[in-house]
Amino acid sequence: MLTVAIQRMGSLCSRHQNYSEADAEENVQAAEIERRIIQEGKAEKHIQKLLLLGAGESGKSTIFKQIKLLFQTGFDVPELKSYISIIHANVYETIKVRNTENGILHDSSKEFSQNEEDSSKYVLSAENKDIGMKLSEIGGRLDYPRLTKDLAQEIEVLWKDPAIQETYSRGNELQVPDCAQYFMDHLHRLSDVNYVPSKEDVLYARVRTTGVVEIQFRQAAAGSQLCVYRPLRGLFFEKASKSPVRENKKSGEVYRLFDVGGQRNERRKWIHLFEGVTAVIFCASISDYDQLLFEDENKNRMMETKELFDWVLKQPCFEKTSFMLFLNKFDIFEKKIPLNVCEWFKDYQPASTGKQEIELAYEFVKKKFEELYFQSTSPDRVDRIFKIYRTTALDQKLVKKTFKLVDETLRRRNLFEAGLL
Ligand SMILES: Nc1nc2c(ncn2[C@@H]2O[C@H](COP(=O)(O)OP(=O)(O)O)[C@@H](O)[C@H]2O)c(=O)[nH]1
Ligand SMILES: [Mg+2]
Repeated sequence: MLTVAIQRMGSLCSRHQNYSEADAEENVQAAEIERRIIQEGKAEKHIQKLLLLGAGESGKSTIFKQIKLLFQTGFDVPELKSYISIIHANVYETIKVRNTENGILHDSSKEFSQNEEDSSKYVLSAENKDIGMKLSEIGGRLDYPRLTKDLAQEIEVLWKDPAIQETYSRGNELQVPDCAQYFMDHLHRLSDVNYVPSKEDVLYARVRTTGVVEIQFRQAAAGSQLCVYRPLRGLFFEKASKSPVRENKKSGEVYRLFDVGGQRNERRKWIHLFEGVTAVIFCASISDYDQLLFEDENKNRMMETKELFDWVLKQPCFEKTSFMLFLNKFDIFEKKIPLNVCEWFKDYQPASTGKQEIELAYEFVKKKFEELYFQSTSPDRVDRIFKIYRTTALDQKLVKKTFKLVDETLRRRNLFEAGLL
Protein backbone atom coordinates (compact mmCIF):
# COMPACT_ATOMS: atom_id res chain seq x y z
CA MET A 1 0.00 0.00 0.00
CA LEU A 2 2.84 2.31 0.93
CA THR A 3 4.63 1.60 -2.39
CA VAL A 4 1.48 2.34 -4.37
CA ALA A 5 0.98 5.60 -2.48
CA ILE A 6 4.57 6.62 -3.13
CA GLN A 7 4.29 5.67 -6.81
CA ARG A 8 1.15 7.75 -7.12
CA MET A 9 2.80 10.64 -5.42
CA GLY A 10 5.75 10.17 -7.76
CA SER A 11 3.64 10.50 -10.90
CA LEU A 12 1.93 13.59 -9.53
CA CYS A 13 5.17 15.17 -8.50
CA SER A 14 6.91 14.47 -11.82
CA ARG A 15 4.79 17.17 -13.40
CA HIS A 16 6.30 19.76 -11.07
CA GLN A 17 8.83 22.17 -12.47
CA ASN A 18 11.05 22.26 -9.45
CA TYR A 19 12.19 18.66 -8.88
CA SER A 20 14.19 19.14 -5.73
CA GLU A 21 11.24 20.83 -3.99
CA ALA A 22 8.96 18.06 -5.20
CA ASP A 23 11.39 15.40 -3.96
CA ALA A 24 11.51 16.99 -0.54
CA GLU A 25 7.72 17.15 -0.34
CA GLU A 26 7.48 13.56 -1.53
CA ASN A 27 9.88 12.43 1.15
CA VAL A 28 7.92 14.22 3.85
CA GLN A 29 4.67 12.64 2.69
CA ALA A 30 6.22 9.18 2.41
CA ALA A 31 7.66 9.51 5.89
CA GLU A 32 4.27 10.57 7.20
CA ILE A 33 2.55 7.58 5.59
CA GLU A 34 5.16 5.24 6.97
CA ARG A 35 4.86 6.76 10.43
CA ARG A 36 1.06 6.30 10.34
CA ILE A 37 1.34 2.70 9.18
CA ILE A 38 3.72 1.90 12.03
CA GLN A 39 1.47 3.68 14.53
CA GLU A 40 -1.66 1.96 13.26
CA GLY A 41 0.12 -1.37 13.41
CA LYS A 42 0.97 -0.65 17.05
CA ALA A 43 -2.61 0.43 17.76
CA GLU A 44 -3.97 -2.76 16.17
CA LYS A 45 -1.85 -4.75 18.59
CA HIS A 46 -3.57 -3.02 21.49
CA ILE A 47 -7.05 -3.77 20.23
CA GLN A 48 -8.75 -6.45 22.26
CA LYS A 49 -10.98 -8.66 20.20
CA LEU A 50 -14.24 -9.68 21.84
CA LEU A 51 -16.59 -12.20 20.30
CA LEU A 52 -20.28 -12.49 21.17
CA LEU A 53 -21.30 -16.13 20.80
CA GLY A 54 -24.36 -18.12 21.80
CA ALA A 55 -27.44 -19.79 20.35
CA GLY A 56 -30.15 -17.85 18.48
CA GLU A 57 -32.18 -15.45 20.64
CA SER A 58 -29.77 -15.65 23.57
CA GLY A 59 -29.36 -11.85 23.57
CA LYS A 60 -26.12 -11.28 21.61
CA SER A 61 -27.46 -8.49 19.41
CA THR A 62 -29.16 -6.82 22.37
CA ILE A 63 -25.82 -6.68 24.20
CA PHE A 64 -24.25 -5.36 20.99
CA LYS A 65 -26.91 -2.60 20.76
CA GLN A 66 -26.37 -1.73 24.42
CA ILE A 67 -22.64 -1.36 23.85
CA LYS A 68 -23.37 0.91 20.92
CA LEU A 69 -25.64 3.00 23.14
CA LEU A 70 -23.15 3.11 25.98
CA PHE A 71 -20.09 3.98 23.98
CA GLN A 72 -21.61 6.27 21.41
CA THR A 73 -24.09 9.12 21.64
CA GLY A 74 -26.85 6.59 20.86
CA PHE A 75 -28.84 5.80 17.74
CA ASP A 76 -29.44 8.77 15.45
CA VAL A 77 -32.91 9.41 14.00
CA PRO A 78 -32.34 7.68 10.62
CA GLU A 79 -31.06 4.62 12.45
CA LEU A 80 -34.01 4.65 14.84
CA LYS A 81 -36.37 4.94 11.88
CA SER A 82 -34.70 1.99 10.18
CA TYR A 83 -36.20 -0.12 12.98
CA ILE A 84 -39.83 0.83 12.16
CA SER A 85 -40.32 -1.95 9.61
CA ILE A 86 -38.62 -4.49 11.91
CA ILE A 87 -40.85 -3.52 14.84
CA HIS A 88 -44.00 -3.60 12.70
CA ALA A 89 -42.95 -7.04 11.40
CA ASN A 90 -42.54 -8.17 15.05
CA VAL A 91 -46.16 -7.05 15.64
CA TYR A 92 -47.50 -8.95 12.62
CA GLU A 93 -45.50 -12.07 13.57
CA THR A 94 -47.00 -11.94 17.06
CA ILE A 95 -50.56 -11.90 15.75
CA LYS A 96 -50.10 -14.17 12.72
CA VAL A 97 -53.35 -16.04 12.10
CA ARG A 98 -54.38 -18.57 9.48
CA ASN A 99 -57.70 -19.44 7.92
CA THR A 100 -58.12 -23.25 8.20
CA GLU A 101 -60.99 -25.69 7.63
CA ASN A 102 -61.59 -25.61 11.42
CA GLY A 103 -61.78 -21.80 11.57
CA ILE A 104 -59.25 -19.02 12.04
CA LEU A 105 -56.40 -20.01 14.33
CA HIS A 106 -53.16 -18.46 15.49
CA ASP A 107 -50.46 -19.72 13.14
CA SER A 108 -48.72 -21.59 15.94
CA SER A 109 -51.76 -23.29 17.44
CA LYS A 110 -52.50 -25.56 14.48
CA GLU A 111 -50.79 -28.51 16.15
CA PHE A 112 -52.53 -27.89 19.48
CA SER A 113 -55.90 -27.87 17.78
CA GLN A 114 -55.10 -31.10 15.89
CA ASN A 115 -53.84 -32.97 18.94
CA GLU A 116 -56.43 -31.91 21.48
CA GLU A 117 -60.02 -32.96 21.87
CA ASP A 118 -61.28 -29.51 22.69
CA SER A 119 -59.76 -27.64 19.77
CA SER A 120 -62.50 -24.99 19.73
CA LYS A 121 -60.65 -22.92 22.35
CA TYR A 122 -58.00 -22.10 19.74
CA VAL A 123 -60.51 -20.84 17.17
CA LEU A 124 -61.11 -17.09 16.93
CA SER A 125 -64.51 -15.97 18.16
CA ALA A 126 -67.19 -15.27 15.51
CA GLU A 127 -67.17 -11.51 16.10
CA ASN A 128 -63.46 -11.32 15.26
CA LYS A 129 -63.75 -13.35 12.08
CA ASP A 130 -63.49 -10.37 9.71
CA ILE A 131 -60.41 -8.99 11.43
CA GLY A 132 -58.96 -12.50 11.44
CA MET A 133 -59.50 -12.85 7.69
CA LYS A 134 -57.82 -9.52 7.07
CA LEU A 135 -54.77 -10.35 9.20
CA SER A 136 -54.55 -13.83 7.74
CA GLU A 137 -54.23 -12.20 4.30
CA ILE A 138 -51.61 -9.70 5.56
CA GLY A 139 -49.71 -12.49 7.33
CA GLY A 140 -49.32 -14.32 4.01
CA ARG A 141 -47.72 -11.35 2.24
CA LEU A 142 -44.02 -11.14 1.60
CA ASP A 143 -43.88 -7.51 2.72
CA TYR A 144 -45.92 -6.37 5.69
CA PRO A 145 -47.66 -3.00 5.38
CA ARG A 146 -46.82 -0.10 7.67
CA LEU A 147 -48.91 -0.29 10.83
CA THR A 148 -51.77 2.22 10.71
CA LYS A 149 -53.98 3.37 13.59
CA ASP A 150 -56.89 1.31 12.20
CA LEU A 151 -54.80 -1.83 11.88
CA ALA A 152 -53.38 -1.30 15.37
CA GLN A 153 -56.90 -1.09 16.79
CA GLU A 154 -57.89 -4.31 15.06
CA ILE A 155 -54.74 -6.06 16.23
CA GLU A 156 -55.50 -4.97 19.77
CA VAL A 157 -58.97 -6.53 19.53
CA LEU A 158 -57.49 -9.75 18.16
CA TRP A 159 -54.79 -9.87 20.86
CA LYS A 160 -57.54 -9.90 23.48
CA ASP A 161 -59.44 -12.73 21.78
CA PRO A 162 -59.60 -15.74 24.16
CA ALA A 163 -58.22 -18.03 21.42
CA ILE A 164 -55.08 -15.91 21.02
CA GLN A 165 -54.62 -15.58 24.76
CA GLU A 166 -55.06 -19.35 25.17
CA THR A 167 -52.38 -19.91 22.52
CA TYR A 168 -50.01 -17.44 24.17
CA SER A 169 -50.48 -19.00 27.60
CA ARG A 170 -48.55 -21.93 26.09
CA GLY A 171 -45.92 -19.59 24.71
CA ASN A 172 -42.99 -21.76 25.79
CA GLU A 173 -44.16 -24.48 23.37
CA LEU A 174 -44.32 -22.00 20.49
CA GLN A 175 -41.82 -19.77 18.75
CA VAL A 176 -43.13 -16.65 20.47
CA PRO A 177 -40.90 -13.59 20.22
CA ASP A 178 -39.86 -12.27 23.65
CA CYS A 179 -40.92 -8.83 22.52
CA ALA A 180 -44.57 -9.86 21.86
CA GLN A 181 -46.17 -8.48 25.03
CA TYR A 182 -44.08 -5.30 25.01
CA PHE A 183 -45.09 -4.34 21.46
CA MET A 184 -48.74 -5.27 22.08
CA ASP A 185 -48.71 -2.89 25.05
CA HIS A 186 -47.50 -0.03 22.83
CA LEU A 187 -49.56 -0.55 19.66
CA HIS A 188 -50.96 2.98 19.57
CA ARG A 189 -47.60 4.66 19.80
CA LEU A 190 -46.09 2.28 17.23
CA SER A 191 -48.83 3.09 14.70
CA ASP A 192 -48.54 6.87 14.91
CA VAL A 193 -47.74 8.42 11.52
CA ASN A 194 -44.85 10.29 13.10
CA TYR A 195 -43.58 7.28 15.04
CA VAL A 196 -39.87 7.24 15.76
CA PRO A 197 -38.78 4.16 17.77
CA SER A 198 -37.39 4.84 21.22
CA LYS A 199 -34.14 3.37 22.48
CA GLU A 200 -36.18 0.80 24.40
CA ASP A 201 -38.17 -0.18 21.29
CA VAL A 202 -34.92 -0.79 19.45
CA LEU A 203 -33.64 -3.00 22.26
CA TYR A 204 -36.84 -5.07 22.15
CA ALA A 205 -36.88 -5.32 18.34
CA ARG A 206 -36.06 -8.79 17.15
CA VAL A 207 -34.23 -9.35 13.90
CA ARG A 208 -32.32 -12.52 13.09
CA THR A 209 -28.68 -11.57 12.62
CA THR A 210 -27.02 -12.84 9.46
CA GLY A 211 -23.34 -12.31 8.78
CA VAL A 212 -21.02 -10.53 11.15
CA VAL A 213 -21.18 -7.01 12.57
CA GLU A 214 -18.47 -5.24 14.51
CA ILE A 215 -18.09 -2.18 16.67
CA GLN A 216 -14.86 -0.68 17.92
CA PHE A 217 -14.76 1.42 21.06
CA ARG A 218 -12.64 2.42 23.99
CA GLN A 219 -13.47 1.79 27.61
CA ALA A 220 -11.59 4.55 29.39
CA ALA A 221 -10.71 4.39 33.05
CA ALA A 222 -13.21 7.18 33.82
CA GLY A 223 -16.03 7.21 31.29
CA SER A 224 -15.60 5.91 27.81
CA GLN A 225 -15.51 6.95 24.20
CA LEU A 226 -16.11 5.40 20.89
CA CYS A 227 -13.39 5.19 18.28
CA VAL A 228 -14.86 3.68 15.17
CA TYR A 229 -17.98 1.77 14.26
CA ARG A 230 -18.13 -0.10 11.02
CA PRO A 231 -19.59 -3.24 9.45
CA LEU A 232 -17.66 -6.31 8.49
CA ARG A 233 -19.94 -8.42 6.33
CA GLY A 234 -23.09 -7.41 8.08
CA LEU A 235 -26.14 -5.28 8.19
CA PHE A 236 -25.20 -1.96 9.72
CA PHE A 237 -23.01 0.66 8.18
CA GLU A 238 -21.56 3.77 9.63
CA LYS A 239 -18.54 5.65 8.43
CA ALA A 240 -15.43 5.44 10.57
CA SER A 241 -14.98 8.94 11.93
CA LYS A 242 -11.73 8.93 13.85
CA SER A 243 -8.47 7.14 13.54
CA PRO A 244 -7.95 4.50 16.24
CA VAL A 245 -4.37 5.71 16.45
CA ARG A 246 -5.36 9.16 17.63
CA GLU A 247 -7.89 7.80 20.13
CA ASN A 248 -5.44 5.29 21.44
CA LYS A 249 -3.20 8.04 22.74
CA LYS A 250 -5.72 8.51 25.53
CA SER A 251 -5.75 5.95 28.29
CA GLY A 252 -8.15 3.01 28.14
CA GLU A 253 -8.54 -0.27 26.39
CA VAL A 254 -9.66 -0.36 22.78
CA TYR A 255 -12.10 -3.16 22.12
CA ARG A 256 -13.46 -4.56 18.91
CA LEU A 257 -16.69 -6.42 19.52
CA PHE A 258 -18.14 -8.86 16.97
CA ASP A 259 -21.78 -9.96 16.79
CA VAL A 260 -22.76 -13.01 14.76
CA GLY A 261 -25.90 -14.93 13.79
CA GLY A 262 -26.68 -17.65 16.33
CA GLN A 263 -28.85 -20.12 14.39
CA ARG A 264 -27.20 -23.37 13.29
CA ASN A 265 -26.83 -22.35 9.63
CA GLU A 266 -24.97 -19.19 10.73
CA ARG A 267 -22.42 -20.93 12.92
CA ARG A 268 -20.13 -22.09 10.14
CA LYS A 269 -19.20 -18.40 9.67
CA TRP A 270 -17.99 -18.15 13.26
CA ILE A 271 -14.80 -20.07 12.74
CA HIS A 272 -13.34 -17.30 10.56
CA LEU A 273 -13.37 -15.01 13.60
CA PHE A 274 -11.73 -17.38 16.07
CA GLU A 275 -8.15 -16.22 15.56
CA GLY A 276 -6.65 -13.81 18.13
CA VAL A 277 -9.72 -13.50 20.36
CA THR A 278 -9.08 -11.92 23.75
CA ALA A 279 -12.40 -12.96 25.22
CA VAL A 280 -15.56 -14.76 24.19
CA ILE A 281 -18.73 -13.28 25.65
CA PHE A 282 -20.96 -16.31 25.61
CA CYS A 283 -24.66 -15.50 25.99
CA ALA A 284 -26.83 -18.24 27.41
CA SER A 285 -30.52 -17.53 27.79
CA ILE A 286 -31.31 -19.16 31.12
CA SER A 287 -35.05 -18.78 30.65
CA ASP A 288 -34.98 -21.09 27.62
CA TYR A 289 -34.99 -24.41 29.47
CA ASP A 290 -38.65 -25.15 28.62
CA GLN A 291 -38.50 -23.99 24.98
CA LEU A 292 -37.65 -25.64 21.68
CA LEU A 293 -35.24 -24.39 19.05
CA PHE A 294 -36.51 -22.19 16.25
CA GLU A 295 -34.50 -24.17 13.65
CA ASP A 296 -35.25 -27.64 15.10
CA GLU A 297 -38.47 -28.07 17.01
CA ASN A 298 -37.32 -31.41 18.43
CA LYS A 299 -34.47 -29.87 20.36
CA ASN A 300 -34.64 -28.22 23.76
CA ARG A 301 -32.97 -24.79 23.67
CA MET A 302 -31.02 -25.27 26.90
CA MET A 303 -29.61 -28.59 25.68
CA GLU A 304 -28.52 -26.84 22.48
CA THR A 305 -26.82 -24.11 24.53
CA LYS A 306 -25.06 -26.73 26.66
CA GLU A 307 -23.69 -28.51 23.57
CA LEU A 308 -22.74 -25.25 21.92
CA PHE A 309 -20.86 -23.97 24.98
CA ASP A 310 -19.01 -27.28 25.22
CA TRP A 311 -18.04 -27.06 21.51
CA VAL A 312 -16.84 -23.45 21.82
CA LEU A 313 -14.79 -24.23 24.93
CA LYS A 314 -12.95 -26.99 23.09
CA GLN A 315 -11.97 -24.91 20.07
CA PRO A 316 -8.17 -25.09 19.57
CA CYS A 317 -7.99 -21.32 18.93
CA PHE A 318 -9.39 -20.55 22.38
CA GLU A 319 -6.56 -22.08 24.37
CA LYS A 320 -5.74 -18.73 26.00
CA THR A 321 -9.03 -16.96 25.37
CA SER A 322 -10.95 -15.69 28.39
CA PHE A 323 -14.58 -16.72 28.77
CA MET A 324 -17.20 -14.30 30.01
CA LEU A 325 -20.42 -16.21 30.42
CA PHE A 326 -23.55 -14.03 30.46
CA LEU A 327 -26.43 -15.93 32.03
CA ASN A 328 -28.98 -13.78 30.28
CA LYS A 329 -32.75 -13.16 30.39
CA PHE A 330 -32.71 -13.30 34.17
CA ASP A 331 -35.91 -11.18 34.17
CA ILE A 332 -37.82 -13.94 32.34
CA PHE A 333 -36.08 -16.68 34.33
CA GLU A 334 -37.24 -15.30 37.67
CA LYS A 335 -40.86 -15.27 36.51
CA LYS A 336 -40.71 -18.90 35.37
CA ILE A 337 -39.47 -20.50 38.60
CA PRO A 338 -39.57 -23.39 39.59
CA LEU A 339 -37.30 -24.99 37.00
CA ASN A 340 -38.61 -27.94 35.07
CA VAL A 341 -38.69 -29.84 31.77
CA CYS A 342 -35.05 -29.65 30.73
CA GLU A 343 -33.09 -32.91 30.91
CA TRP A 344 -29.96 -31.12 32.11
CA PHE A 345 -31.78 -29.82 35.19
CA LYS A 346 -33.63 -32.98 36.12
CA ASP A 347 -31.80 -33.29 39.45
CA TYR A 348 -33.11 -29.90 40.54
CA GLN A 349 -35.16 -30.02 43.73
CA PRO A 350 -37.14 -26.93 44.71
CA ALA A 351 -36.33 -26.21 48.34
CA SER A 352 -38.07 -22.94 49.03
CA THR A 353 -40.46 -20.39 47.54
CA GLY A 354 -40.46 -16.81 46.24
CA LYS A 355 -37.23 -14.82 46.03
CA GLN A 356 -35.22 -17.42 47.89
CA GLU A 357 -36.19 -20.10 45.39
CA ILE A 358 -35.22 -17.83 42.51
CA GLU A 359 -31.74 -17.45 44.01
CA LEU A 360 -31.44 -21.20 44.60
CA ALA A 361 -32.57 -21.95 41.05
CA TYR A 362 -30.13 -19.40 39.63
CA GLU A 363 -27.26 -20.83 41.69
CA PHE A 364 -28.20 -24.31 40.49
CA VAL A 365 -28.04 -23.23 36.83
CA LYS A 366 -24.80 -21.32 37.42
CA LYS A 367 -23.23 -24.41 38.98
CA LYS A 368 -24.27 -26.51 35.98
CA PHE A 369 -22.44 -24.12 33.66
CA GLU A 370 -19.42 -24.02 35.97
CA GLU A 371 -19.21 -27.81 36.00
CA LEU A 372 -19.55 -27.88 32.23
CA TYR A 373 -16.76 -25.31 31.88
CA PHE A 374 -14.34 -27.36 33.98
CA GLN A 375 -15.32 -30.63 32.29
CA SER A 376 -14.77 -29.13 28.85
CA THR A 377 -11.53 -27.37 29.70
CA SER A 378 -8.46 -29.55 29.36
CA PRO A 379 -5.78 -29.21 32.08
CA ASP A 380 -3.44 -27.21 29.79
CA ARG A 381 -6.05 -24.47 29.58
CA VAL A 382 -6.75 -24.02 33.26
CA ASP A 383 -5.08 -20.61 33.37
CA ARG A 384 -7.59 -19.00 31.04
CA ILE A 385 -10.06 -16.72 32.75
CA PHE A 386 -13.64 -17.78 33.31
CA LYS A 387 -16.25 -15.44 34.81
CA ILE A 388 -19.99 -15.74 35.08
CA TYR A 389 -22.35 -12.74 35.10
CA ARG A 390 -26.08 -12.59 35.70
CA THR A 391 -27.57 -10.35 33.02
CA THR A 392 -30.76 -8.93 31.62
CA ALA A 393 -29.63 -7.53 28.29
CA LEU A 394 -32.50 -5.02 28.20
CA ASP A 395 -31.28 -3.40 31.42
CA GLN A 396 -28.79 -0.72 30.40
CA LYS A 397 -27.44 0.00 33.88
CA LEU A 398 -26.76 -3.66 34.47
CA VAL A 399 -25.05 -4.10 31.09
CA LYS A 400 -22.89 -1.06 31.83
CA LYS A 401 -21.91 -2.43 35.21
CA THR A 402 -21.24 -5.87 33.77
CA PHE A 403 -19.09 -4.53 30.98
CA LYS A 404 -17.06 -2.54 33.47
CA LEU A 405 -16.35 -5.74 35.37
CA VAL A 406 -15.39 -7.51 32.13
CA ASP A 407 -13.05 -4.63 31.30
CA GLU A 408 -11.43 -4.70 34.74
CA THR A 409 -10.87 -8.44 34.52
CA LEU A 410 -9.27 -8.16 31.09
CA ARG A 411 -7.05 -5.24 32.15
CA ARG A 412 -5.83 -7.16 35.17
CA ARG A 413 -5.08 -10.10 32.92
CA ASN A 414 -3.04 -7.88 30.59
CA LEU A 415 -1.04 -6.45 33.47
CA PHE A 416 -0.43 -9.94 34.79
CA GLU A 417 0.76 -11.16 31.41
CA ALA A 418 3.05 -8.14 31.10
CA GLY A 419 4.54 -9.10 34.48
CA LEU A 420 3.22 -5.94 36.14
CA LEU A 421 1.04 -7.73 38.68
N1 LIG B 1 -36.93 -9.97 28.52
C1 LIG B 1 -35.72 -10.05 27.96
N2 LIG B 1 -35.63 -10.06 26.62
C2 LIG B 1 -34.38 -10.14 26.08
C3 LIG B 1 -33.20 -10.18 26.86
N3 LIG B 1 -32.15 -10.25 26.03
C4 LIG B 1 -32.65 -10.22 24.78
N4 LIG B 1 -34.00 -10.16 24.81
C5 LIG B 1 -34.92 -10.15 23.68
O1 LIG B 1 -34.80 -11.40 23.04
C6 LIG B 1 -34.92 -11.27 21.63
C7 LIG B 1 -33.71 -11.88 20.97
O2 LIG B 1 -32.57 -11.16 21.35
P1 LIG B 1 -31.34 -10.95 20.37
O3 LIG B 1 -30.39 -10.02 21.04
O4 LIG B 1 -31.81 -10.60 19.02
O5 LIG B 1 -30.72 -12.44 20.34
P2 LIG B 1 -29.54 -13.03 19.43
O6 LIG B 1 -30.20 -13.93 18.44
O7 LIG B 1 -28.68 -13.82 20.38
O8 LIG B 1 -28.81 -11.89 18.81
C8 LIG B 1 -35.08 -9.76 21.35
O9 LIG B 1 -36.45 -9.49 21.15
C9 LIG B 1 -34.58 -9.11 22.64
O10 LIG B 1 -35.24 -7.88 22.90
C10 LIG B 1 -33.34 -10.17 28.29
O11 LIG B 1 -32.38 -10.23 29.06
N5 LIG B 1 -34.63 -10.10 28.77
MG1 LIG C 1 -28.49 -11.49 16.77
